[in-house]
Amino acid sequence: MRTQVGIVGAGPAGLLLAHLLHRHGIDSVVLERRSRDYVERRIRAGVLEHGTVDLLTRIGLADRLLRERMVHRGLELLFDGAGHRIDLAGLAGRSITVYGQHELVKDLIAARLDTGRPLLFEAEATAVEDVAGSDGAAGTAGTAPVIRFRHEGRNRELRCDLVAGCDGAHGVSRAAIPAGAVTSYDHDYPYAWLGVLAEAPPSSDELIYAYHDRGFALHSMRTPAITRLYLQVPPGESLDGWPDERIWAELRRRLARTEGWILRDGPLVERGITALRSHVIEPMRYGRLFLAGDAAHIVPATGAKGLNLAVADVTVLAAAVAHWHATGSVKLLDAYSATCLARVWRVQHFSWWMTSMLHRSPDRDPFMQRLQLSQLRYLVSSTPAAASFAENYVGLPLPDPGIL
Ligand code: FAS
Ligand code: PHB
Repeated sequence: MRTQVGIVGAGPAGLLLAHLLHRHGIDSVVLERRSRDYVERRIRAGVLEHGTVDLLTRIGLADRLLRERMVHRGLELLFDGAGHRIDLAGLAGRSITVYGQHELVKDLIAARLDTGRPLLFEAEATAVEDVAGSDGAAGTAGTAPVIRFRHEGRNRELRCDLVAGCDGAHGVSRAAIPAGAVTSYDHDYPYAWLGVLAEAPPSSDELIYAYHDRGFALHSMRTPAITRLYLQVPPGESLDGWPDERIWAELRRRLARTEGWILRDGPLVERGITALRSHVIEPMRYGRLFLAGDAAHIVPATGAKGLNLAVADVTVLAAAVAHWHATGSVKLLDAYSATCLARVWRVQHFSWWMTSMLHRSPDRDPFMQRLQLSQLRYLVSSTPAAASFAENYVGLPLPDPGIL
């Protein structure tokens, strides 16, 4: 097979990139190792930044999203047994959207199939080769890269001008970069999240982030009938120790408040434990291989940024490829990594700061607890502090590449 851009991974990054390239008449092939059914059912993120929704609307991919989404103009911070609302729309002039990542992936897959361009499911990329341009790591000259993949029981290869590694935290594209050519920045947090999906109407109209002596808790949602809830648990915790009634009991404790509040419960239809970690590799490009989304960086979910950062990356990448395609200039391709990393580190800082403020450290250091409470009290009593929080939470404006 031959194409212009070989895209590994049909997550939000790969599928959105494919669509942005299609709008510029640029060929691509998307390879996804899982089945369509699997990726359309995989429960992950649920909060979309303002800029993400704005972009999807501008490129005509938001019809169902705009119909079915929940718009939140604020959120609540709960600590010391009392809730404090942060007026996101009032402070930052923008709101957030609650719409399941798997719903967005369904929309992006449908849009891809409508274009008639290739999207291969159960097509696992096994290797990415020849990505180093003949003019070195930063080059685009020389032999065309090849993606080796397995599909319908056969080993196949895809030759392309550029490779977009959108294969997430455990993909193969990263392995195509010689170890010495990148630097990895890592920070692991001494806690994880137990996440559940409950067939219960949300118990509040907005998200609740709870700081509690027993650990963090989050009340989120997907629809008026589905609640999404998270509990801080020790890293490496197993679900075996968490029967449903224990999960509900712990959620009630951590989300309790002095003036009384009912947490509505219901059957749990999905549960999982996710580690919290921060990870960035620099640069995000090696020759003709461009990494985007979780393939290049991971943020702890506390800031609800992972999906939105993947969208920001491919917005920059699509514009750079379109510019190269239209003019032959590699200027924007060469600027890709630096452009994305500026936003990546801003978002990493915000996600680390929010995670550190809201989670109880296992060593239960009383000094740190006092600092956390001081930070929370300042945040809900200082308009400038709340405005800074709101600006980062709703999402800084997407880099406007000018050619979408
Ligand atoms: P993705 O991981 O979404 O997509 C990569 C795709 O590549 C996958 O479909 C994978 O199957 C495919 N792939 C991998 N290797 C391949 C190969 N060799 N060949 C072909 N295909 C291959 N963010 C939040 O904001 N809130 C949350 O609650 C939240 N929960 C999360 C829970 C989990 C378990 C994880 C892992 C992430 C969660 N995130 C959450 C972050 C999440 O939203 C990611 O940031 C987002 O999925 C990133 O999108 P992509 O970069 O497209 O990667
Ligand atoms: C979610 O709904 O999955 C969600 C919401 C907010 C977060 C993280 C996850 O900070």
